[in-house]
Amino acid sequence: VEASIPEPQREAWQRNQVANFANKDGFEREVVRHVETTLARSMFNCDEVAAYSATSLAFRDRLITDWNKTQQRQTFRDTKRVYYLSLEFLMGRALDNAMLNVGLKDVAKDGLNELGFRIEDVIKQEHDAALGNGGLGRLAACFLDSLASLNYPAWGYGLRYRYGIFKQEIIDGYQVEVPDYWLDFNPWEFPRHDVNVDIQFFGHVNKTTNADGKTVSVWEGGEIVQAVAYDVPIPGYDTPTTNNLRLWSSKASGGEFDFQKFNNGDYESSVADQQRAETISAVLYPNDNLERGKELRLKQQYFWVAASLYDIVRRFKKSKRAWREFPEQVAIQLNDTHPTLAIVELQRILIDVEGLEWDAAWDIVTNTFGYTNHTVLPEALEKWPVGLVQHLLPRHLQIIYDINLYFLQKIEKAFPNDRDMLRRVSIIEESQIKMVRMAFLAIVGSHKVNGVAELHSDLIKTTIFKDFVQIYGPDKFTNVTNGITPRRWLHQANPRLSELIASKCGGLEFLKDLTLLNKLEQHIGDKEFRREWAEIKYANKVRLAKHIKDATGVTVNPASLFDIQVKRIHEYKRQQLNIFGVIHRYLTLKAMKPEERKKQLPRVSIFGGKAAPGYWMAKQIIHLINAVGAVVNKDEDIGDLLKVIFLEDYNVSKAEIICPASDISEHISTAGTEASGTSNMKFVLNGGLIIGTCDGANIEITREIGENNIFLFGNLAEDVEDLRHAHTYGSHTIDSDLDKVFDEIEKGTFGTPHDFGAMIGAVRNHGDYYLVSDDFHSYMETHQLVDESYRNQDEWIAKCITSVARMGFFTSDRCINEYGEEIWNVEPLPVERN
Ligand code: 8GP
Repeated sequence: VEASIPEPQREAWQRNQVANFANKDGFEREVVRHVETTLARSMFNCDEVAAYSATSLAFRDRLITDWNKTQQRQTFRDTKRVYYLSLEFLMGRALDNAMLNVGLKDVAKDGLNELGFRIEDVIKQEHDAALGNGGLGRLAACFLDSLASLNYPAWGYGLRYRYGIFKQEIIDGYQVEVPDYWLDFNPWEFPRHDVNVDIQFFGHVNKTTNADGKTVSVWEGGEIVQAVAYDVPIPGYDTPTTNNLRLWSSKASGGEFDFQKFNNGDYESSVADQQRAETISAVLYPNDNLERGKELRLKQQYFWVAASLYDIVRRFKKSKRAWREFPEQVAIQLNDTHPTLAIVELQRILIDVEGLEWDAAWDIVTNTFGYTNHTVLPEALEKWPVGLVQHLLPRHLQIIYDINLYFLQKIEKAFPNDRDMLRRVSIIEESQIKMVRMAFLAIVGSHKVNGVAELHSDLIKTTIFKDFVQIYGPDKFTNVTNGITPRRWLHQANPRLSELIASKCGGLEFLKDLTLLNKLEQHIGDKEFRREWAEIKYANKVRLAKHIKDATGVTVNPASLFDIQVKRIHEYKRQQLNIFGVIHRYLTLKAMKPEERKKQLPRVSIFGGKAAPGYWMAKQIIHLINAVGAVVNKDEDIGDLLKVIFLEDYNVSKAEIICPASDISEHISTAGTEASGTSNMKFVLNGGLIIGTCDGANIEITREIGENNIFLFGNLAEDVEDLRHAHTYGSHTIDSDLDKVFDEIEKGTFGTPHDFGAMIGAVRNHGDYYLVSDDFHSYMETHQLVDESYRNQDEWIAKCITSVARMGFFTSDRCINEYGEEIWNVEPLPVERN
């Protein structure tokens, strides 16, 4: 039922419009009001947490009035909307970002100061919203920032996990996982108890004949779980556009309890039902680049997809347009294969509920969806057992079979002599346990498929999706190289550098048009500018050094070269290569005479990242890093020349401290394995150089900033297959320096050698799948070059400035415009600030 106010009474509403605060006094009034009324506290009982809460509420109120207007404007103009479906949104903290995006951080700073608080301390009270694992989830968050900043009519849809990614503790050098209960107080979400959808699971399908004599399928029985919407406002930078991120939370359908059971005295089982329903959105699966076919995960996927599609279809139906106009009004982007069931669900709604013919419906479906692939790693490609899908979603399995049947019929016609093709591309894998191949379903049900960096997009076309390029032609496949939002990753994380850049690039405009950074190149010769640049880097290193001291107790010298690798721990990302290199450096230093040692460049090797709780080898890598740190950091021969740090619980807010403080950062995946990487972009944008392989976006970064400004090493993607083959079938000799490193570990220098046997064995005896030994020499040589290069600080700084000046391409704004033009066919809806 529509509930709008009749025309004659609207004047009273307009007269009483909520006024947004715009200055210090207004801000202070709002804070005090929230402390007193919303939080029911007073100035005699107001700590930093309360100050944070009240400040957030003051800003949330502001955002929500903009949010309302944005939604009204978009509905009124009835333009095409984008829906970004992602099982992960790694948002980090919201307050600082909101203050900067609406341009009132200074106001808040002064206001908080007058009220007795330091803004930095207040910001720190916020718990990260950590609803993601790593790159894929953070990309979704950067995209939301860009969509709003560029005024696109866009919504994100995700799950409101009660527990985000676990908190990592390091105990005796080992990772220990602790649950992250983050919802205690979250001022950034609006529960919408009136926006809820019943989601069906299990049951069976009946065929009946409808009034027109047509056979229709009816999905009956099973159980119902309710999806409740929680909305999170997403403010654009320097624009009133405030978009919506809608997160679904699960609860038992029909209220708190099953009253029937309750009345029958079966209290316990009625509570159990409720808990079972709530389990669906309880926890984020902590795997990055790995799929483990758990039933609850599939339940999560369908729950979220069905609720989102119900919502999208409901909104479309309000416009009273014909169904064929659906793809002109709606673009849905699938962030990896996790939301692939949306394709099946939309087809189901159109044929079973709305009564469209199959072909007409399928046309609508395929024109609506786009699919982004984020990995070529086989262990990460989603497949679900047919039996499980049948059990959980019986009607959907039928539709999947039909989609596959029509698809294979076309293939048979087009490739009559290629029987094996049918087997290869079938959505159903005919293995011992039959599987639904989600990536293939996503390709068949979408009009565009994209990879996330040039090399990656080429690789998917020549490897995992090769047959589909033959089938559909190359135009269905495209590339959108990833990007990052410069608002959070420069302006917020590194305010002093942002300010210095602004002073040379004509103000803060560069945050909206990152190509303006190129103006920096004119100033490279300016000595004073270079001095300020270096000074800011040093200050950021001091800030990180302080964090290291607080977190680990180890003192590091900020004048050392800071060498950083932070990302999820994974064998393909090769933190093991890094730590083996560190050991080699340590052994080299130890072997030197004291006079020679004194000439060496001091270095701090910093690691951070979580291992999936079930990924044993990744956990061993963390253990080795800590074991090496424990020995090296207290070795008096070495002192400041080498420190090895593992920073616990790497997350978005820590990344904001870490990225601005690097001299060199490591992006050293085996060539062809890292789809893009995005921390490489964050580090360079913050004036650090990188050492890396020719992989993912490193290649495009090199093209943009110039090969003199990056330290590349290692084998190329095109050689990987042959090398692996040679390891297995030829003789496999290990690099001699690496062998010495292994010997040292086996001597027990870093604790019980047995603990690291598997890591060494993987290289020595099990084919060295990730090419650690093949790349070791080149890696160490390149680190030598880094050291030499760093000694010439003047040149080093010039390289850093040149690199930043040429990073304009890597803004997520560019990505969103590319998606908008080439995949979604949507346009921004610009607004004037009132
Ligand atoms: C990641 C890629 O590993 C990373 O290179 C890229 O920058 C990021 O996505 C954003 O595009 N991929 C995944 O996290 C991933 O594929 N995860 C699950 C789907 C398996």
